[in-house]
Amino acid sequence: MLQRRLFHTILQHFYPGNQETTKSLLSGFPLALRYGHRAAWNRSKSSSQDLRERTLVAVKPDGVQRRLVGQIIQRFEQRGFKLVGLKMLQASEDLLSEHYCELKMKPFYHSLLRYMTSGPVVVMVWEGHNVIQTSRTMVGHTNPAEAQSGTVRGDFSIHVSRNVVHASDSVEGAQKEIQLWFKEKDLLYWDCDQTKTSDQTKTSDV
Ligand code: IDP
Ligand code: MG
Repeated sequence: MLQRRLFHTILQHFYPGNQETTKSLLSGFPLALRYGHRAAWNRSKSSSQDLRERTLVAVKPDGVQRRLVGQIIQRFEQRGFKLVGLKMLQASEDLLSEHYCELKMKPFYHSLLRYMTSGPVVVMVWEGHNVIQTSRTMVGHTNPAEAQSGTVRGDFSIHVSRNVVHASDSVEGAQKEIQLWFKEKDLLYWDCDQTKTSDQTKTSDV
């Protein structure tokens, strides 16, 4: 009630003598009070969650051998995604059998494990709006023979058994793979100046 009277006083100050404007603005007051802040909160919550979608991308042993790590990272940076985790390692067979558990019955499974353990891999977590789907598009078709030019596989590889890069294919897959390859403490939460809205950037910062 006190808030409504205060709002009324403010409206009269800005629209002196204009009873209609004051009345129509006041009629929306209870709804705005009840739902306005909640809607704004939900909106900002869902958009910030959306901006924080994460996926796992890995440069496979052939990509590392061929010195493609920098070019692959550059594509993701250039697109606007944020790097929040990065490491180079010689992956164990145990780790890879977990990573590729859904492919155990495939005829190429054992040669896939040999390929993936043939040298070090560079594993990354990238963050940003729609990053899971966009990174799959950027990586291209599993079989490089069918991958479009402009995709990583379409530009750097010719055969499915040496397709240079991995990217998670779903929200569940990304969560599972990130947990498998990274400890929570090895993933960083850092502020990206470019995703700040202009009103958050002080004139003195520019
Ligand atoms: P994806 O990497 O595009 O998600 P998946 O079907 O999940 O494709 O297969 C995982 C990996 O297994 C591929 O990236 C590729 O390295 C390998 N692979 C898939 N199909 C074949 C095949 O027919 N022959 C040899 N290797 C394959
Ligand atoms: Mg896959």
